Amino acid sequence: MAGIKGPGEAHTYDGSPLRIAILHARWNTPLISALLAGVLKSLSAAGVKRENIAIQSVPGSYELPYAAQRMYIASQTQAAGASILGGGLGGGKGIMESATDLLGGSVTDLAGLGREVVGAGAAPAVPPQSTAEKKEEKTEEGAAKGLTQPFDALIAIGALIKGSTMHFEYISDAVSHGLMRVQLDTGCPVVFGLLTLLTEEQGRERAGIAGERGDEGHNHGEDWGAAAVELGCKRRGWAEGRYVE
Ligand code: DLZ
Repeated sequence: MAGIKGPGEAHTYDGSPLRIAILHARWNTPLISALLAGVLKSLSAAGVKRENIAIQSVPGSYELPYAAQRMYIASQTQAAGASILGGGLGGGKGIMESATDLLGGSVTDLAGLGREVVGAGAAPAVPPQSTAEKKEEKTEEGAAKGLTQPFDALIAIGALIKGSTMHFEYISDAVSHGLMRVQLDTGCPVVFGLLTLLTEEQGRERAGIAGERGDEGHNHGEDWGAAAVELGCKRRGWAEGRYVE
């Protein structure tokens, strides 16, 4: 008999207008790589554009709340800069084009960071981009458009594995409370992508890489990507006094 646990019936949301940040720890990289791939898979399935996804890594899970808060503020700064350049400087074509180039470069850098780090010592979660793809990303109109709005949602990914001291309990507690605080303080949803594990095997099962062939279990990253899209869409609705279901 099937169990009752799980996120319930999947709803469909259009992620194409959304801008999303993914922050991930580098500790326990094989788990993180798989979870990040799961997140990217579900964001892509919901229509979120690759150029509207920023990826940033931090050393460990303890750094996630601070990084989430700073990343959100960075996206507000980018959006404010884009709106000043777009509306306040007379709209000269030359100015607009330089602004687009400048800001587009910043998104590419953030995304590249995640690719490099997660790829080290493990199968790359994100395939490396060709030069042509990179150029397209930089010049595409969508890349500049994405930066005109702050992130609609953030996803914080980490994997804590219990050791023989109280370290695990302190970090789990601090990160859980920290991420909750960031979302309530900023008003931007922060998806809780933190696995708090008693064993490595529990982690492999929750990253979908358990078993002899490494393809068993359920990748929770897919659920986290879907949660970010749903909350991003609902948040936009709430901001306009609508309830998106
Ligand atoms: C130090 C540490 C330990 C022992 N274990 C983990 C872990 O299982 N998962 C994780 O994400 N991070 C771990 N860290 C690193 C801390 O989160 C943090 O990066 C350091 O204490 C520096 O602040």
